[in-house]
Parts: sequence; C-alpha cells; structure tokens
Amino acid sequence: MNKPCIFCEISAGRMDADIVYSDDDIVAFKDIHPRAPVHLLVIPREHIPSHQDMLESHSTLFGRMHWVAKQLAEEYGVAESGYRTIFNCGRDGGQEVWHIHLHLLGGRPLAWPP
Ligand code: IU
Repeated sequence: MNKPCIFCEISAGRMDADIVYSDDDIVAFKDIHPRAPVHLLVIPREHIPSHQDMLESHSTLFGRMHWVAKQLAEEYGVAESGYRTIFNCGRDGGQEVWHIHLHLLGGRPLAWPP
C-alpha cells in the first residue's frame, strides 16, 4: 500500500504540526528542521506534487500562497529585514517532500547562491 502523503495528513489534521495559518485552501506550519530563525512552510490543501505539476487553473491558489507568506513575514517580524520564499522542485532543486510547499525563510542573512 502507498504511504499517505505527510503534508496531506498535516493539512487534514491527522498528523501534528505547529500550524500558524489555515483557511479552506491553504495551511502553513513551522518547519520541523528550521534552517533559519523563521522557517515556515505554506502548502495548498490540494495534493499537487511539485511546482512542475502546476496547472494554469492553480494560478490564483499559488498567488494566494505568496499572499499568505507575505502576511506571515509581517507577523513573524521579518518583513522589514527581508526574507526568502522558495519552491524546491525536483531532484536538482532539492525537493524531498512531494507535496508542493513554499518555504518562507528569514531572521538571518541568507547566502546567495544557495
Ligand atoms: P523540500 O523543499 O522538499 O526539501 O523541503 C521539505 C521540508 O519539509 C524540509 O525543510 C523538512 O524539514 C520539512 N518537513 C516538515 O516540516 N515536517 C515533516 O513532517 C517533514 C518535512 I517529512
């Protein structure tokens, strides 16, 4: 039997996570292995495996994910100092969890290139 998707389980409330935002379409929670003082993940409730699986009909949803990230950046005090939003996509993009998630990282200077 296929393993259930962990982020679908979190979104459905069947698995614990430190949820910081939730609405009908989007959930955001603290990353369990934070790479910065602020490290949040914004996910759609819909199971979309990766950025490359985005359809044109997802455009509004993806835009709203960025809107939620912007609000959370303010709430978590990194809006002024700056932060980074990232979709890791596929093997070379470093994607480990195959339910699309927007990383919001901030609270320290972030190196570039990664
Ligand atoms: P990636 O973009 O797929 O590489 O990132 C997956 C992230 O999901 C990574 O930062 C993990 O620490 C994080 N994560 C989590 O917050 N909770 C979980 O149960 C699992 C992964 I599995």
